Amino acid sequence: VNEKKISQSRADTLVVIPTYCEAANIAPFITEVLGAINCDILVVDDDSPDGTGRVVLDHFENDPRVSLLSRRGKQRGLGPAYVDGFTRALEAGHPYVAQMDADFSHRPAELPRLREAASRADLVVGSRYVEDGRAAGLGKFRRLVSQGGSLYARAILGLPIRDVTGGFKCWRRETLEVIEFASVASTGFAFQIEMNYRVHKKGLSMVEVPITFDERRSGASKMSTGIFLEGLAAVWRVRLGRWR
Ligand SMILES: Nc1nc2c(ncn2[C@@H]2O[C@H](COP(=O)(O)OP(=O)(O)O)[C@@H](O)[C@H]2O)c(=O)[nH]1
Ligand SMILES: [Mg+2]
Repeated sequence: VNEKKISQSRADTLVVIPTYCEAANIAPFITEVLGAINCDILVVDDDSPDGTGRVVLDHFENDPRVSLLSRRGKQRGLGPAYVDGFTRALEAGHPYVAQMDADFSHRPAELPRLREAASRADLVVGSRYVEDGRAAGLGKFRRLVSQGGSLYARAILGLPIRDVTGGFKCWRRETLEVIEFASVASTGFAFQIEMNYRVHKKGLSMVEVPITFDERRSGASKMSTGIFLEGLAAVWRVRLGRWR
């Protein structure tokens, strides 16, 4: 898979979409995002064996709004993928950088609301656990883990938000510029917790916007026991670390 160079910033918003084995979701998902908001898109793929990167090129190679960052031969993981994606996002110059999952759990139709809120907050967090937010796509167990995890991390880290692990967000570029995200070490969903903590510690403002989290449309979750345990441990590592 050839890497397509990121286009010079056209829209004011770049949507970063991490993918690992999302071949069946990614093309319709990108189409839906492009239809929902005026934006550019950066897919950050970890050389998915199911050919996700190939699908992106096949469908969007000639669309200047869509770029692919193919992380070949690098250590897999959501965190490192985001670090590379956000680095590229800042280089591309967009004033707003959104992030969302490729599996249709996050609704493209809700993106404009997040982007809108980013004009009055340093970070906008799409939230399942505020009034009008929904976690319909989480099974009973996943919901317990997710909601319990949010309470746990919120209590230990003093975060002012209720959904600390979600991956549907909109950043102001200035926020990404000051939190030194390249040193964020978590590889799984703990990456989201760690990013939120840094924003909070910098004294920057975070607002939660209610979202509905749907079931993934196709393929399988990459959530694992290892990623879950990393999340539990990361909360303490972050709490006791340099970013106190
Ligand atoms: N680049 C990259 N993306 C990943 C990795 N793990 C998960 N993702 C993507 O991150 C998003 C959320 O992952 P998912 O497996 O749906 O987690 P869940 O929603 O918590 O079950 C999806 O778009 C995945 O394809 C990874 O190691 N590398
Ligand atoms: Mg998912």
